[in-house]
Amino acid sequence: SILILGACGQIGTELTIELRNKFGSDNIVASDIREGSESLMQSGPFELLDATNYEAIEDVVMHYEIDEVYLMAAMLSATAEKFPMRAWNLNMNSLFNVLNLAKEKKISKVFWPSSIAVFGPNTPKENTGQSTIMEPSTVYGISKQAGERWCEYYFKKFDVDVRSVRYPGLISWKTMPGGGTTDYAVEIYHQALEKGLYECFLSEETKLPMMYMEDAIKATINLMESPAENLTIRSSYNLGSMSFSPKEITQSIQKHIPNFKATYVPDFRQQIADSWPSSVDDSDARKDWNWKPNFDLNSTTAEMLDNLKGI
Ligand code: VAH
Repeated sequence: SILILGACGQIGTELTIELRNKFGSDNIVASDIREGSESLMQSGPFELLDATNYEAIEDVVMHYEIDEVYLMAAMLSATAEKFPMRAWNLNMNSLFNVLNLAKEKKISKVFWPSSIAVFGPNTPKENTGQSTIMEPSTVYGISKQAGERWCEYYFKKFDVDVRSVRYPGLISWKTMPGGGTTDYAVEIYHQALEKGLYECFLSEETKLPMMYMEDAIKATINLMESPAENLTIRSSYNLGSMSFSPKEITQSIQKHIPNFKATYVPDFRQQIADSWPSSVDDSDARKDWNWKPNFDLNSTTAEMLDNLKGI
């Protein structure tokens, strides 16, 4: 069965629901440092678990006979700038715990998320390559770059089957994101419906790679179900679908809510966003495991507004 660490987070919540639909609730153990939404807690086994505590994870793995772990617990880019050592500790020690469980053959497969945050200010910004200059300038990006190196090391040295994608900014309606620089792209839909006005913390022309959550979950499960021999990347796959700026997402919302107005007041997160690519080259993911996104900006906006209206 499968254990999800960080199951109550923005990705973890939807990953848990999708995996439970696919494999049956009893085979998917959700865990987090705190309890999650009503629907998540009611839909299958849950354990309160600190992802930095090796023994606690090992107990859960043995008790439920876990063979795959999705490590979705992390501190994201904006919050990590406020608490660098706590971010490094959580992001790295949780990864070592899961990689070491796999090295000890207590689990057989690991998913670990990386991010476009591994790229830095001197990385080529357009159509950023799978293997290129990367000097991340954020604590979060440094932890993701180091994490990728460790994943590849454990794969080569100990034959650990760890798989990873560099997520772009993710847009979802089921769970609010926590502490990311791309969170504006979720908040803007809520504010458009609630107030018809949104003050964006990034400048209007800040173009970033983004993805609708449904595509991100599909990519994650596709990668985990691919035959190991097809995978040529064991650090982390670039993963792309669309790129847009705050101005462009505003215009897409105005097609549905004509009077919606956004203002742009950049804060400390502008510098983080400026260090990231505008778009990525994900041809390796398309070649190795047939990656193909379904959602673009218009269909994402339609989905988000329809579902948020319903809440
Ligand atoms: C963040 N949503 O903003 C995350 C993600 C690429 C962005 O890593 O930190």
